[in-house]
Amino acid sequence: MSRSDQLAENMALVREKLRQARRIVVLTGAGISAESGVPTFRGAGGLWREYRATDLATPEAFARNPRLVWEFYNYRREVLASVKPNVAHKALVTLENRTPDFVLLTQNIDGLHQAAGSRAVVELHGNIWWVRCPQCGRRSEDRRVPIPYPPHCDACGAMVRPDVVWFGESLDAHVLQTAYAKLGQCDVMVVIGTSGVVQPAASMGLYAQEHGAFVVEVNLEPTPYSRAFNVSLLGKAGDLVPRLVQDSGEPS
Ligand code: BV8
Ligand code: ZN
Repeated sequence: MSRSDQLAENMALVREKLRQARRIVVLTGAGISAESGVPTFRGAGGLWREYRATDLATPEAFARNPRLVWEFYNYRREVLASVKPNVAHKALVTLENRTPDFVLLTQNIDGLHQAAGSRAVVELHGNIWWVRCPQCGRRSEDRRVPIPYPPHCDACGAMVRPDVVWFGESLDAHVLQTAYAKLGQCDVMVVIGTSGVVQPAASMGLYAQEHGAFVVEVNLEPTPYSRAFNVSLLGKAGDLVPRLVQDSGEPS
């Protein structure tokens, strides 16, 4: 069977699974925002200037050089301030509206799912438009582009940090509890635009599969989980996700 026939057959199978499902979990990564113009972590070698993003997104880097880390996040705010959700983000809103029990787990800190209209969004790694005070713990939304350096906490005056989860930091306990509760009881899970490298998000698909879910991957290239998942659909999220959600009447 040709690759395109195989893809068409797999698309029809997944569309039917999504139509029948009562409980759906979607997990997204940087790949779903790529077509909106947001650089992925693996794209461009994951570099910002001469730095690896994974080196700057750490508490150690912030302790060592908070001005540099804030420059890094201001650069990403500038990029994100000029982008819009794409058709893949919007298709997930349609899927949410027609599915009785739906949750969207995202590794992205860009807020594009909410901007597209998604409601049941769980941000595993935080949100770039929020800041948190390391001293008094106060969280607040701050959409200034750029944030003037050094940004201070309105409550205690300490310097605030981006309200995101850095490498080496644990995810929020309540966020993890919500995520695993949904992963442990979903009928279908769709994993979109993630390279499957960063834990614990990378193992969530296998967890759901071990608990009985039918797991589908949508990605531009194969990942370490492509063979383990039930179906791996290779292609652009902006092309495949809307076709997975469209009504059966429309041309596939
Ligand atoms: C934790 C917020 C407890 C900040 C992020 C050794 C072994 C295993 C694990 C570890 C280890 N050592 C340390 C760890 C733990 C570490 C980890 O996993 N490290 C990795 C690098 C090995 N994890 C942690 O530290 C986590 N905390 O585990 O706490 C603990 C603590 C200490 C020690 C042990 C345990 C916290 C992780 C969260 C970090 N914060 N973001 C910020 O963004 O600035 S992670 C960040 O990077 C993103 O949120 C995302 O999670 C990740 C990037 O991955 P992707 O989103 O998948 O993006 P990527 O570019 O990689 O891939 C894009 C994919 O899309 C590609 O496959 C591409 O083909 C595809 N694509 C591209 N275009 C399209 C497309 N697909 C479809 N359509 C397109 N158009
Ligand atoms: Zn404070």
